[in-house]
Amino acid sequence: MAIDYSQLIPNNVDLRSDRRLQRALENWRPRFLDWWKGMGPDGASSFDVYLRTAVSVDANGWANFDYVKMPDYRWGIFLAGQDPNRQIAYGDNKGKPAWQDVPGELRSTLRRLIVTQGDTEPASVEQQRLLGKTAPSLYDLRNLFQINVEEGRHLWAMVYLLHAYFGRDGREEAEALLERHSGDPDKPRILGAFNEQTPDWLSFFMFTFFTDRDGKYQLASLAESGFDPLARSCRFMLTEEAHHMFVGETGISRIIQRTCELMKEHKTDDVRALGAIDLPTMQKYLNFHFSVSLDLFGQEASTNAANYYTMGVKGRFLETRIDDDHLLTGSSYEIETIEDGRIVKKAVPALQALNERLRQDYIEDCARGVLRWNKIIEKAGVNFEMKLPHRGFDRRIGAFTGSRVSPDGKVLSEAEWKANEAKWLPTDEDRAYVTSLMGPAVVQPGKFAHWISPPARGINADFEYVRFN
Ligand code: BYC
Repeated sequence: MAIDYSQLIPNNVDLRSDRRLQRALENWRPRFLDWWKGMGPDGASSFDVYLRTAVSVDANGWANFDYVKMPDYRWGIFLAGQDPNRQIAYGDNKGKPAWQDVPGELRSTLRRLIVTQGDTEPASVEQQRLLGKTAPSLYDLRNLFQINVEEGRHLWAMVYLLHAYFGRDGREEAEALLERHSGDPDKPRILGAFNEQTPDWLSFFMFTFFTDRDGKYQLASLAESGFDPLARSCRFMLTEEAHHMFVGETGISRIIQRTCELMKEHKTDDVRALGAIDLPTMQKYLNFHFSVSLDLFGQEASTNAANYYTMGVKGRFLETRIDDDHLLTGSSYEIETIEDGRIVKKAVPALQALNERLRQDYIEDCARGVLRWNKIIEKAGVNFEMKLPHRGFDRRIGAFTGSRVSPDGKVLSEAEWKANEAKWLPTDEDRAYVTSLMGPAVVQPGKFAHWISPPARGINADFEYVRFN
């Protein structure tokens, strides 16, 4: 179904045929807009931003680009096309038709997953709220705002499901999504990483590389859900998500590029004296963002994850392309854990290890990005290698919680950890230095802050991506 833009809430779910649902969502809308005004991009309501807006869910040409004031962005409800013959691909319900409604016994499980997913979207907008003030260019400012409006749309995607399929409980959950706030001591966001700060652009690019990539893997797993409206919502969200990770990967690439250029030009490692971000500091930020993002996958051995799979609620990454029985009842999977102060490999039932398996898919994807960053460093003739730390490094969730593990995977005493922590994780001084580089936003088209290179050729860096009014 085409997207209907004549409605207050653009949608391709034939919202006008369900007056009650339409009214409920129209009632939620002003609350969303109030939240956006209070918690969304600070001081940016009157800017004209060159934004992409979804106009179709087709693979070719799904978006339109034009100047939009962010509060006027057409946040809507878009589900990927329906396959009327779709079957559940795994678990006890394998081979049965995908559910078009919520099976009663799965109601609370599905609601919880949808709420958890939905909670991350406004959280990230809150975390990024102040970054516009220090944007390194108009190009970057526009990318930030693009990501922000799309995270807002992803909230809409989950709120639609809550309203349409979960009755009163769903409506209450939709309200609560606007009441919890990132970092709020009384009403925090649900998952750890979404209560951390994103105070500077190095953090922002690391966040969009590492934490948005968790989004990719979680959405891909939910895109395998037997609950078809959730699967279709997530499939369309994934098309938008790709740009967010692109922003992260290329943002870090451009900082590396600039740093390496300065190192070569001035024959020095001390680029801080030259107003750039040194590679060891970038490595520390990487360590931080990677480990908090690893926590987002949950426990290594999780009965929740086993139940989701067995019930057909949440699958594996690219489930239908995996060549096995899609039941996993007889198989095992090796996880790493700590026993007697040592890291050991241990086989656990494959069903329980699904969080870990997804985390492994994610780690491999992150590693490919790090390889591309290292190519830039190598090409510049600089002797430095970025590395992903060990999966046990600085974890707060799962088997490594409470243990001290070095980036290269050695279990440490508290004293050894303390002696090295400042080498591995950003210190207050590192953060203060990075913050000191974040000057007032660079607002002339084609100009870039000193510490970051312009984007690669092929992108029109001179374009007036944002017009201030
Ligand atoms: N922080 O059995 P476990 C995105 C809790 S990002 C706090 O392993 P499960 C985006 C857990 O809830 C993608 N608590 O749990 C990115 C459980 O609580 P209970 C977001 C945590 O359920 C950037 C307990 O620990 N989407 O889209 O298998 C910008 C036991 O754990 C954390 C989703 O996450 C944590 N990190 O796994 C914008 C998908 N981890 O039951 C957007 C939906 C675990 O003891 N969520 N816990 O009360 C899920 O699939 C699952 O809830 C999780 C957790 C994978 C997160």
